[in-house]
Amino acid sequence: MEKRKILVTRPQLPPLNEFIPLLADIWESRWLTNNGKYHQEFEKALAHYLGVPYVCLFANGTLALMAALQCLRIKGEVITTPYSFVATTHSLKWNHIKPVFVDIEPDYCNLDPAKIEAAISPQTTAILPVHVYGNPCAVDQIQNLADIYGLKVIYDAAHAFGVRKNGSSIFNYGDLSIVSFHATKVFNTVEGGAIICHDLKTKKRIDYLKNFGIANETTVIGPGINAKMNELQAAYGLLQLKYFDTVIDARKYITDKYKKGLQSIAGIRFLDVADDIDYNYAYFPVFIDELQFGQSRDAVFEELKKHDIFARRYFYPLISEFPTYRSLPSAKGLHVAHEMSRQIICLPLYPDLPDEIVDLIISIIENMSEVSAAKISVNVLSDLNRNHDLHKK
Ligand code: T4K
Repeated sequence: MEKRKILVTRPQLPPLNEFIPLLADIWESRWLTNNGKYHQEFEKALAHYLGVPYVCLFANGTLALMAALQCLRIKGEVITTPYSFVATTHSLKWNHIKPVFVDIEPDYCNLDPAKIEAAISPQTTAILPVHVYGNPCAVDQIQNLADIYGLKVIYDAAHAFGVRKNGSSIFNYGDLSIVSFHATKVFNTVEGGAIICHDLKTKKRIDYLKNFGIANETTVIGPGINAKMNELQAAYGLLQLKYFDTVIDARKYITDKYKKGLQSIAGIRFLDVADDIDYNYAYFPVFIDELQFGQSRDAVFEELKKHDIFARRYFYPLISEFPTYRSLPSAKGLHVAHEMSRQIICLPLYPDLPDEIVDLIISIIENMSEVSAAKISVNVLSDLNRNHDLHKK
């Protein structure tokens, strides 16, 4: 049998035997999409599980982002982060909005609240921060700035499903939050996503927007798009929700194991979970300081590949380095983002990742660090000998 490659993630699926009766029901009903019964049930179940007022399901997170910007009629310039997946900035571009990049802070790689104010111009209408890896942004500071300058805040919370701050969903912050249910996410509906909003009026507007702008049989309120989730995905999502708590427990177990194994290696840093946060263990990002570790992040990436382990460099390159964005004035500088992007490697993390693979990954990194330490001591020794010889002369 061919040896299985270890990828950065492996989607969690609900038990097939539980999905089949739901499929049979959908087959029988011939109701496949357009706000069917599973769609309605899934929206309610998500709102209840997450503790949020309203959920609007979407076909994917990118369309949810694009619709969120349309919903709030965002125009002009929007402040955002270069350290994210391209969809964040692309959603602005598709809405003819100019992205203005602001650097990130090094603790969680989120937008640095201390650097936002200097980027606000008369054209700024909103802030689009990302809760990178599911770690919440400085939500209070961001809201404070938004209130002072009259800006909207839309959180790209693609990674943050299930994350809570002081016991409340992180989706309750800002004007809107969007989340992704893509196959690679901590909670998946194959493809999918949602906008979380705070009032029924906004929910109605979003629901029109994702269904061509149709309000009723004879009224189209504006140029909406088709961004609906279908019944198969909604039914699948309902099952996923049943198992989500066990998924989090399994992810936490692996994260703790990685941390224990890697914590004493010089030049390896991982992100701490803040005290007021219930985390979702969406990714296991590790930052490799080349000077201290003795080898580069890319050396670790390549070494893991030799063992059929495919980590990912989320987020390298920065969005601001792509051709579409690199000529923007705000693409210059961004020193922290560049440094983090140079150091980052996300190690494989998914619920059924075997213990022995985690041990193998730890030992590969450990060995690399020992090899570099040995090289350093050989160099130090030869330097000492050389100095000694010079003195003798
Ligand atoms: N905002 C942020 C901050 C985001 O991170 C994302 C998506 C979005 C917005 C947009 O949300 P969506 O429109 O996608 O709902 C992946 C995902 O495709 C993307 O959803 C995600 N962010 C991004 C961070 O990661 P790639 O290009 O790395 O995907 P890919 O195909 O290389 O897959 C990653 C790994 O997962 C591979 O090792 C293979 C494995 N995999 C993948 C799929 C699709 C599987 O094992 N099974 C699968 O079915 O972007």
